[in-house]
Amino acid sequence: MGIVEAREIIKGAKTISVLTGAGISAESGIPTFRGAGGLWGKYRPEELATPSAFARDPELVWRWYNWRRGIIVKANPNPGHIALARAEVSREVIIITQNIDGLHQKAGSKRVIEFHGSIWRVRCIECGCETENMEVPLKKIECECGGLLRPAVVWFGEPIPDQVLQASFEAIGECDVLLVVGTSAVVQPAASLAMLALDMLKKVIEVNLEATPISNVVDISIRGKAGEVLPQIICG
Ligand code: BJW
Ligand code: ZN
Repeated sequence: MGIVEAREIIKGAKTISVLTGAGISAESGIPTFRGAGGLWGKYRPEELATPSAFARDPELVWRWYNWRRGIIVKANPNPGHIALARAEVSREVIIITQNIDGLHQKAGSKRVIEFHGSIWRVRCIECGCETENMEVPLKKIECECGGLLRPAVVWFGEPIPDQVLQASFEAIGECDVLLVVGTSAVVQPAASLAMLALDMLKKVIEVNLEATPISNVVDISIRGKAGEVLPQIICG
């Protein structure tokens, strides 16, 4: 299964970078996007996670995000998040998460790059001002300037902010090992970070319940639950 080899590689690493996806939060009760029970099963992504969907029906998009806020606000980090936070005690750990749920920070991880933004921030589509907002549900969707507030997340067709992309490239450049956990590795440019790490001759270890498009190219691919595998491969 690769557990023993993965543990050895991680033991010898000074800096670990970690790319996480929805799968790491599944055991905290947050639905994933794709696969059985995934969010895309019930909703069409192009109806909800695009700027044009928001322009067409902001109320519908906000209903979806308010529903997700309600789930996320009650969720707690699971042993997968906690193992990654504990790993910081004895080495450098940089987390690049595609998740917008804030659970890595809640687990205590200090260096977290929110690649697709955060569900707990809102941004005005007119004046661009961005603020933290923890209401469940959001009380009003208008900004003081009269513009509409949207979730400060990255939708399909939108670019990853430059500084986020730069910080992620640096995290790949700095690391000895990249862990890729609970992502279907189909959404770009996040998925290409794993390929970048391989190009830079970094060790890449994948942890996922299922095979993904990168399973055959990474150094070690472990099939299992993040909450069970991570505590076994990250010791001390
Ligand atoms: C477990 C587990 C357990 C379960 N333990 N594992 C054709 C080719 C290439 C690219 C494109 C293309 N056509 C269009 C594009 C671009 C597009 C894209 O990639 N599309 C693909 C789908 C084809 N990308 C974009 O549009 C991006 N922007 C962009 O390209 O900009 C270009 C540009 C440049 C300059 C100017 C303008 C534009 C933006 C992508 C944004 C994605 N946004 C979302 C929503 C975020 C906000 C929100 O949450 O509401 O991000 S979509 C959704 O997918 C979300 C996720 O972060 C992302 C990735 O999903 P993730 O995390 O991998 O989850 P799942 O559900 O897919 O997988 C879960 C995995 O966990 C599974 O593998 C399970 O097996 C596993 N698992 N339980 C371990 N317990
Ligand atoms: Zn405004």
